[in-house]
Amino acid sequence: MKKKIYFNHDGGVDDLVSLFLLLKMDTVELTGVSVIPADCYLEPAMFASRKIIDRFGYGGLDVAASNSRGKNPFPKDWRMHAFYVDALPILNESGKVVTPVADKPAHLHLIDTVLATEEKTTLLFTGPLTDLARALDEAPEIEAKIERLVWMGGTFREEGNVHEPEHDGTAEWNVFWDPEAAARVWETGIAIDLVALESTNQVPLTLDVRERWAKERQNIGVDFIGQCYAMVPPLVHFSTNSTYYLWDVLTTAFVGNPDFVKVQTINSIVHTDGPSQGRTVETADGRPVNVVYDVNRDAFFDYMTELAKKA
Ligand code: AGV
Ligand code: CA
Repeated sequence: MKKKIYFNHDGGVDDLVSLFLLLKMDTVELTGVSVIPADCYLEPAMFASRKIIDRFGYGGLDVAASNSRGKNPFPKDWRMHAFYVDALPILNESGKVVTPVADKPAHLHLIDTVLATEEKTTLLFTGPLTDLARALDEAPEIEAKIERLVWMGGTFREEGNVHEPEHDGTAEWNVFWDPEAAARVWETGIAIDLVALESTNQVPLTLDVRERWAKERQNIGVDFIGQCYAMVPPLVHFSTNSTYYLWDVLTTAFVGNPDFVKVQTINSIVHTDGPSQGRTVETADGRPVNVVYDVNRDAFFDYMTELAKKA
């Protein structure tokens, strides 16, 4: 039996590569996809998602657009990435877009999909949690039908990846965009698996990885991921604010195959205000989350590249 997955993402390069990989996993059935305009602009991210499903996926899916807004906006340069993916020739060869736009906003689409699915749904979120928080406010009964939430978000180290005025640098961006939403989800009894910066820091985009994808580009799926990761800066000499990691792809791969990561349970809270807003902190009486803190880098890159080859 295939795992039922609902995927909410925010249109970054690694979000869109994640969508592609999910469509290639034989252990997974996507029941719904929605897009939140956090680390992207909505229109190109919607088009890119629908075209990826057309080109690499299966029928029966639609894509819902979120009308959620965050507290702390992502930098414009990063949000532009969805335009580049949407423009890739491989996604535009057919000259048409078949996968429809859902008739409801993302949070309501999530509710409908979870309630309409017979089995419990695993939620995969690779952007902020706003749509989930709103869905829980609107229809708390969905909680009983959620198997678990797998989220790319947070860090329990001192050093986050937010480098913005008025912030102390301790937060991860998906929490920072809407800290209240994360705090809302923390209040629930939903099991949470967190892919935090602890482990994504171990999977930077590096030149050797790019070279590997270039060598194997005669395969159409490997060429697609190579083209996508040509749009973002790799780690060369040292990590900068724009250095790209495989954040969301590691999270997605973890759903397909948890064998190459290590997980530990941490009790934590989410800071919602002040200079540390968006920080996740370990606290004895906080709520438990399962944190991926270590990854076998080579096994991960092999796994995702092999999945891509199924295209
Ligand atoms: O914090 C990581 C999250 C992931 O969901 N995103 C990118 C991934 O999709 C925000 C982000 C942090 N640093 C970035 C980001 C960067 N240098 N470029 C683009 N997005
Ligand atoms: Ca993302």
